[in-house]
Amino acid sequence: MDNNIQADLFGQTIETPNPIIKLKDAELLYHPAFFDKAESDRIFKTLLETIEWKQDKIMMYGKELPLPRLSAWYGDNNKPYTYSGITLNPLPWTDELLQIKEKIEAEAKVKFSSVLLNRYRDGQDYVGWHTDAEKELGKNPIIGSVNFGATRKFQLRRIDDHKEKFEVELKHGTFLVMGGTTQHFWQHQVPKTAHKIGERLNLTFRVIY
Ligand SMILES: O=C(O)CCC(=O)C(=O)O
Repeated sequence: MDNNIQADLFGQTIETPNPIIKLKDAELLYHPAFFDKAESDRIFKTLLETIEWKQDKIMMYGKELPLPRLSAWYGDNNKPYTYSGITLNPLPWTDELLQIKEKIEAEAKVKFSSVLLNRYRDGQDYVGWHTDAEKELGKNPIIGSVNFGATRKFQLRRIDDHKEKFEVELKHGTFLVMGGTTQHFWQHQVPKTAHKIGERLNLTFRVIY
């Protein structure tokens, strides 16, 4: 399959060969319809019902603030993970999560050991600019990102030049892999949107060392 990805480069529409997104100092693979509609609908519903969603709090400027989204952490035993100043101990894998994990592992040729789930309840939930560069993720973190529900923009910007940006719309059933030196050179975010949209679930599978 050639040239079947359309990605917006802030205004311009560009096409790249499937599944590679060409971005300097990054390794990005994008699978636009990795899960078909029926499978995506079923997984979306099951995850909404079975995951132990909660709203974590982070310390910022000496104040405890709720994160602007719900989240949950699942994975192999005894591998705690710290992000945004919160240390999380994973819950045991559910059958649904294991099935998703096996399917993406076969494609990405990586064994993931944990997953951070984010639930964006509406367009006001978001995640700000950051990298996934915690030391537990190793030198060149590999992140497998799976998406269900409402479409949201996923934006990247270079750490050393914020004007250099890239974005891709992550729709129901998509799978994006970030690897190589991506986390050393690029930050990412899912911004707020004023559009009336429904819920979105994002699962970032990770390898914790
Ligand atoms: O929701 C997304 O697509 C991104 C989530 C994210 O950046 C993260 O979990 O670190």
